Amino acid sequence: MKRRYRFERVPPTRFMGRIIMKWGGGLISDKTSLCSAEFGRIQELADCVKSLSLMGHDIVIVHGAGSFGHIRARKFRLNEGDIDGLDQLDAVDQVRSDMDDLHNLVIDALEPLSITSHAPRDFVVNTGPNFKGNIDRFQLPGIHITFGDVVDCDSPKNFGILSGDDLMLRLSVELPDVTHTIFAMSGAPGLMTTADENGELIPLWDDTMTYSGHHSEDVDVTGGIFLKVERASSIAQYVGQVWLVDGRHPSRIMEIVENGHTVGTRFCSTS
Ligand code: IP8
Repeated sequence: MKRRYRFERVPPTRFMGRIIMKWGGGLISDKTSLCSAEFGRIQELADCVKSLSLMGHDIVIVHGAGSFGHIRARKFRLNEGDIDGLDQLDAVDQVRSDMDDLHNLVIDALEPLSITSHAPRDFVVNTGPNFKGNIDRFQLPGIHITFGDVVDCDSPKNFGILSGDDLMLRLSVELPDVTHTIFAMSGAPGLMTTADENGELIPLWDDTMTYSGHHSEDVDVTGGIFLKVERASSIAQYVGQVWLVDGRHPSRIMEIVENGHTVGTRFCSTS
């Protein structure tokens, strides 16, 4: 009688929890040059998501805008909403189309994963953490992806900029089974004691502590590092593992999920 051996590895079917991840706009694009993507970094982050997905995690990726959003949004003051006497509607369309270009690059890098994409302009009204929009659509098992966007707002504002950091808060707090929320940024290993070269990494942070950061207000139309810290700190009251890491080293994301520690800043609950 012929004996049958099973050599192939059975893919994990056990659900390992949901990871919410932000890919900062400054990480996946060159913020100083209009619509210029950092292809290598996008691919490395996508490969990391593929590994996490193989391990059995559901994942929501939120990507920032970088030079595909902030430069033109700042020029046409889209974050301030509809301004009397200023022709902004072409810029609204252009920024949305530029964001689609960046989004498509991210989707291409994630192939062959099957992903579900959600453009905020299709389901969100208003900006900030209390935006109106049903996020149940992110509950289906698998990989979901969304991004900071130009969204419609109630009159008289009519439109505005929804930051990916506000999506991070709502997704992390409202979706079930979120085990990790990870902000992958560039420029520093995490939160630093000072913004200059003498700054030291703060490995564990809670909102009673100080830190130093730099926000390029002349470029960013959303809150930069300060908004991220505020949102991460709120999320840490609900989610066990909340981190800010240098996304130029995706292995650090893997270390968080596999070992529970890495080089980066972990946000602690204060309650
Ligand atoms: O980079 C901003 O999203 P963020 C979105 O996640 C636009 O804050 C279009 C500037």
